[in-house]
Amino acid sequence: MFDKILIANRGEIALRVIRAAREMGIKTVAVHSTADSDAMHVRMADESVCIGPPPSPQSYLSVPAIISACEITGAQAIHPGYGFLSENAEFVQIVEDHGITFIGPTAEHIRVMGDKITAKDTMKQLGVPCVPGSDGGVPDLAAAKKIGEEFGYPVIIKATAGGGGRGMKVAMSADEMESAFMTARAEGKAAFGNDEVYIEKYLTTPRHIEIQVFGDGKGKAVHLGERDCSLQRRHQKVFEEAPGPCITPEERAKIGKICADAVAKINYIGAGTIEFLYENGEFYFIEMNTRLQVEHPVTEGIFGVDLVREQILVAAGEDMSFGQDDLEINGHAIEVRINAEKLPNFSPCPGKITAYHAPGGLGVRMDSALYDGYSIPPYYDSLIAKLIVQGRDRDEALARLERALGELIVDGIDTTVPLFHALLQEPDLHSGDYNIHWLEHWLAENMAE
Ligand code: MV4
Repeated sequence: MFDKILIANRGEIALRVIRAAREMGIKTVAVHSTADSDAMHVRMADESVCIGPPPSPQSYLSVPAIISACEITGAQAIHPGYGFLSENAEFVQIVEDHGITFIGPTAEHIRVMGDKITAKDTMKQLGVPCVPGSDGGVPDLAAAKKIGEEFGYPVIIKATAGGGGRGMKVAMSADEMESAFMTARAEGKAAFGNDEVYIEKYLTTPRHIEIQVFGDGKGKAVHLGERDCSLQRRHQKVFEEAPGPCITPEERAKIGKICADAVAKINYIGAGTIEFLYENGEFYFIEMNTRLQVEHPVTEGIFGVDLVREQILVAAGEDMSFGQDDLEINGHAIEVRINAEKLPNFSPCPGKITAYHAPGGLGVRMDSALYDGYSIPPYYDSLIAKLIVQGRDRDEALARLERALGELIVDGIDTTVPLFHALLQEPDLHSGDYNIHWLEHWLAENMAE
């Protein structure tokens, strides 16, 4: 096992990794920008190294600075958290070339899943159900129109290098194809330097259901059920829950086994998420994320496992601590993402926290790097806390969420907390009857400026 690991991240996820490492008796190295000298992850780690000025490209994304910090401190492995360098195959390659272990999948797995056409192709070969559409890339407008006729409108044109909603255009009918195709291409080129696109049948009212998988890199893999992350705003998740309110145990077992078998077959190592659209009882693969996700705590809650601990175990060449048969769902967990943002526009709202009190009690987990007197810097993501609640069932979890939100105090800045108080008044939220468009519609009706 490692003696010391470096965490190439900040905020709550850096704390999350430090906590797992500490329980395993592993020393931790925090890296930070000059804007984060007073950050909680720096205080909580055993050691810290300043790696550059505030802008991420010169600090949290600076590969030479991070490798140097590893060499100076003698850290044997790097945990990337999420975002930043977590899905950067070149980074992983450089880390390994320096004799340092990357706590995560291989550069090759990251590369394959980072290109959406290759990812879909791979998953299709592995028996994972995909959205009907073009077989690989679509070279020109004529080919695009042919696909539109073949599968029927509406269709969606997606940049292969895209993801998170960028480089994506819907064509409702043949006459919209030219503009949608050209725009998706241009966006792919501009944002990712890659103009290759593919086309799928557009599903109009799906839910976003993602399956958590975990592999040991030696041909063994398990699934940890699904999370429903349909409540999103501009492709940013807002509210996530596990299990999915509309997924039956039979559906879970079936799609879970398909996913676990698929990643076992490619010797996948570590945590991964296979994203699906779910409509009319069918799952359709869209993307795979080769990282620990922001919303992993809801899965940890209902299965009672520490996913970061398992990531570190398998990265060190050890076995996972559990198998598929050890996994059983216990209750229902919900996470809400609390952002330093001002409603109704969700405009970033950095600043000094003048009072802070975290909720507690049975079934409440607060993952946050906030403290009283902390100044949220303006340079990074606006996520300041994840409130995760768990109950014996969904209703109990929702009641607990409302209770915990009531205990929370974050003064001095605006946050998205009022959004959750308002959402908890909605019958659709209590019935679980929502899809990927529900929140945008609700916001348009309830948060008009
Ligand atoms: C789709 C889709 C409908 N049909 N693909 C959005 C981000 C990217 N991960 C995939 N996305 C979508 N792909 C087909 N064939 C609708 C979306 C989509 C979406 C998906 C998940 C969660 C929120 C969403 C919001 C708008 C569109």
